[in-house]
Amino acid sequence: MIDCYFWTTPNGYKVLVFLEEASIPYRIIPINISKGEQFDLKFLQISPNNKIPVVVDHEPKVASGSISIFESGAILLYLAEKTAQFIPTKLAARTEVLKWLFWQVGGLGPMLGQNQHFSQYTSEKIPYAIRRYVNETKRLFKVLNNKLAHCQYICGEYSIADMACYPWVLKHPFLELQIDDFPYLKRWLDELATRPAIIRAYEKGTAINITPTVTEESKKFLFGP
Ligand SMILES: N[C@@H](CCC(=O)N[C@@H](CS)C(=O)NCC(=O)O)C(=O)O
Repeated sequence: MIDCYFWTTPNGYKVLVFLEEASIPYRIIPINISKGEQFDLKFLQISPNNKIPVVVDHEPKVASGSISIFESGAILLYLAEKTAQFIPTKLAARTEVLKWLFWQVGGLGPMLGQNQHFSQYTSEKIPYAIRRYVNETKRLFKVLNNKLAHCQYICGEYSIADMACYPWVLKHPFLELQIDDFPYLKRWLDELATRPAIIRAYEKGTAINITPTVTEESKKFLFGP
């Protein structure tokens, strides 16, 4: 059994999408980051960086006991290796998936997060910061759009690279850009939105929470005092 410590944010959805795609038994343990539950001492033992998602595998293949994993990229890679799904075995194809997985966790996620932060969440509007992160988002969307001009999925076959990018690209209405300017990316987004596993993942998430994560009340937990 896999425990998935989850909240309804892009990084949380990446893992739900994988678990649904792979059809492995799991249960969701909600960690309401709007209420500061990510700072509970028990949670910090498995998530020292006080963030979701975290996965605890109670039946790891190699170790006795449980394995806990934080960082969504590490989780996707672990689950892909455990189940031998959604990552190629041949070195060149596998490396291609890892390149785009690292591109997502090191670039797409953080830059889009800063975009939302400065264009929506700060009371003080800082034009330079908004311009910087909106431009960076557009640049990253263009990179992915160019990649998808030549293939159906980011790395040819559907993989953890797609699962990592999808929940972030889905945030496009809040990122101060027009998705129609990125036609190949839009085609990919629309196609993934029809995948039964992705539909189930988002249904399960919305059954847990439909309220915005960032509110005036939650800012003190999410952005510090
Ligand atoms: N690099 C991390 C980022 C995780 C992350 O930023 N999680 C957010 C939700 S999307 C969170 O838990 N925030 C709570 C906080 O910052 O206190 C990953 O990819 O897992």
